[in-house]
Amino acid sequence: YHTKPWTSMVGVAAPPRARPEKIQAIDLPVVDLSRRSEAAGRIVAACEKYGFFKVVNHGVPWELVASVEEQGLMFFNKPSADKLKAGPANPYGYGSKNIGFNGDIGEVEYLLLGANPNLFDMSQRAKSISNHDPEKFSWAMRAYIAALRDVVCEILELMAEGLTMADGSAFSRMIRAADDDSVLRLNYYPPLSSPPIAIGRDRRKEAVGDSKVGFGEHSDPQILTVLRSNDVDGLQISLEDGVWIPVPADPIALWINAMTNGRFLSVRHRVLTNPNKMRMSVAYFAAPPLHARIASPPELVTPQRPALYRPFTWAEYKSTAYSLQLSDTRLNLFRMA
Ligand code: GA4
Repeated sequence: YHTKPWTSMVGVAAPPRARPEKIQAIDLPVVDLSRRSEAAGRIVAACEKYGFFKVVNHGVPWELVASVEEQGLMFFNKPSADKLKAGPANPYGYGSKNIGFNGDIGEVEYLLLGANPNLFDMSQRAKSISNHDPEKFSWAMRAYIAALRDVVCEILELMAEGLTMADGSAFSRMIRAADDDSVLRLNYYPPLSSPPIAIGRDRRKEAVGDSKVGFGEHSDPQILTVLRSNDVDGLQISLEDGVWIPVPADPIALWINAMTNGRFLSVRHRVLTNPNKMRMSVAYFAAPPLHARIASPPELVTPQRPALYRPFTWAEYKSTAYSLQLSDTRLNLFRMA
């Protein structure tokens, strides 16, 4: 089958699908971070072909993962009147069903938290999130964020190595910056309690088989995302329009984008609710500082592969993303003339 790199994802939102959706199971790439000699090559290969891979032996202590899951569940299990006190998510806080600011809807509840301790006061925020032990909540989130940031930087450095970039920390520096714009997101997908019904003509809001769309199809705007979920399936990626590849639930997976001048894939993905079980996931979105200039690394711009996009700041790109709908493609607005 054919993969769809960022470069070919330009254009307006896809027209309504004419053929039925196909679900196709395949084995997705796995990168073992403890096998240093092969990790860089495997990451580059995975990013080129899938924009998505599973990481094992990542070194994030299980206790950290478990305490984030526990704290998340304690929050989502609260009565909704309580949860609403932590909202709305503008940009941080609790949200239910509404995604972004342009009318996207999904069967999901979420907590959006700033992941930069210099810019976001987790302790303060935790007071509206946890009524029994706010300090425990903020400790768990802060420790998890710190651990994930290390994993992200390690992967970004392996990526630079695999791309034979002269500046091996060009990517990771943006995430280690004092003013990085990274975000932590907890998603809660309730089990399906009523028979699936199409809630609109928009295909992104329709039920799919026994499931509903929890998080509609989109690609992530940040540099890299690390996603971890409980053991409930629901995530799917799409390399080809109308064909969905299920991603079996398991520890940690992540995906990539634009600084690579079209070489890597920022894969489209979505989440369906599970008919019987709740799914909870935690996503760490590693983002540069707002003023950071995003441009293809010089090694990736050659006469054969001229620059596809004009340089832009993360602030410019982010505000474009937030002015569009979830499923829209955004990078085409930055294409070279
Ligand atoms: C997708 C990835 C992250 O979850 C997110 C999302 C953001 C939001 O939920 O507010 C966006 C979405 C995400 C992409 C397009 C815009 C922005 C909703 C939306 C319609 C936090 C992000 O950074 O981009």
